[in-house]
Amino acid sequence: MSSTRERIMALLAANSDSYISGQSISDQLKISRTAVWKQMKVLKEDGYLIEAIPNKGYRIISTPTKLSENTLQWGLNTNWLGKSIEFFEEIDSTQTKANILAQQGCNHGTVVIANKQEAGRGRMNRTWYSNNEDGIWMSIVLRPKVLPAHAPQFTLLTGTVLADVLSKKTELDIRIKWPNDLFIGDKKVAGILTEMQAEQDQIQHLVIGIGINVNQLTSELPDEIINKATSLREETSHVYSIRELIQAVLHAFEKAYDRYLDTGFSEIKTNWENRGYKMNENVTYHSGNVQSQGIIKGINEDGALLVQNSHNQIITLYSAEIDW
Ligand code: BTX
Repeated sequence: MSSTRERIMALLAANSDSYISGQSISDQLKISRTAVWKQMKVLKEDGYLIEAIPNKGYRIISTPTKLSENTLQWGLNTNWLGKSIEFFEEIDSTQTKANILAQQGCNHGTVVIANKQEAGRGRMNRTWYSNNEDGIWMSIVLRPKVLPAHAPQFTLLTGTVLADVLSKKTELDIRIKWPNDLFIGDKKVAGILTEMQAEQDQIQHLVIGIGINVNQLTSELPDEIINKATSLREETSHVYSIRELIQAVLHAFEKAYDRYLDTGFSEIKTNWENRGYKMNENVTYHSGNVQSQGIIKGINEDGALLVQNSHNQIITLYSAEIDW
């Protein structure tokens, strides 16, 4: 059951273009007028700008820009994703926290978000630089009833969601570099980390970590990545609302996930191939100690990359053995 505060916020959000009277809130939530008034006072103290007009009622004019569980919920237009949000000003890694919560039995669709990560990580325990408040650092817990072998499809699904949302927001051509990075030109703007706990034939939970560089300036990035990373701000000279972007990602993710469960992987595959980085271009790849060249042709149902070699054969690559 959501708290009184959450229910008041939901009512205000639903009426953001008009006024809602204290009486109406009091009737709908079955609380006293004084309780309504007290809740409004707390919201104002938290930075919400609320207009109160006698005989008309209340209307929210603006929400605080600072992230919190409440501001993230405000206007979040999803059915199940992010109904439970765990927000941290600072954390080691949202991914680590989400894994712990998942093991403790948290709900499908729980989202962990932090302003800053001190130990953000990428694949194979690589460092993911995220010790700043200018990006999106979040992890989503999912409990899909699909075979463990299908887990890579969720990385690809997330890639298409991020490419769609970020392209729409920035009007840039955002590409997905197989298997898990988002690129603008030749620079990384976002990364996805998928982790899974499974039994033989069933996924217990998946944790999808999403890191997006939003408002950083490249000059502020650590030396190791200064020449190979970028941010949305750097590419567009625009400062973005982190809250709005998170909500847009969650909304699009939920839609794509529901559709995937209904209709399968083929739409994602097509979408991915339209957005793939260096699609139909020649790349160098390594198979064991052998270095070869080939043309990227797409992906398959296992999430593997398909490359056409010089003998016109299609080679299936399962791990990152490509020289990008
Ligand atoms: P990856 O292993 O594909 O990429 C990691 C590599 O990317 C690093 O070795 C470094 O070269 C480069 N890199 C590190 N930080 C950045 C950055 N901020 N921008 C661009 N390039 C960078 C990618 O792994 C998956 C990243 C997932 C991150 C999310 S954030 C929320 C969640 N929590 C957490 O600890 N990880 C995930």
